[in-house]
Amino acid sequence: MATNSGFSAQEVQELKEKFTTFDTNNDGRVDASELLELTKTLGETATQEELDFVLKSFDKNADGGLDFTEFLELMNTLRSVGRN
Ligand SMILES: [Ca+2]
Ligand SMILES: [Ca+2]
Repeated sequence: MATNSGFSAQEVQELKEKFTTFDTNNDGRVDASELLELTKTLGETATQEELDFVLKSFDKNADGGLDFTEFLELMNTLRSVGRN
């Protein structure tokens, strides 16, 4: 799988599995409530407002959820933040 995300093929594979896990209703998108569970698992504490902000920031096609491409962008951003 070719991406511009900065993740290795193996990382993309792992993230794909995570994405599938968090997409609990299997509609191909991680929506706000699914995102909340995701952040909990990552050990992050986020308010609903923060999640809404994140969702709006990364939901490039404005369909109300993060598809896998958008999800990768989010993970990439979280990773860079975590390294600071
Ligand atoms: Ca979903
Ligand atoms: Ca989207």
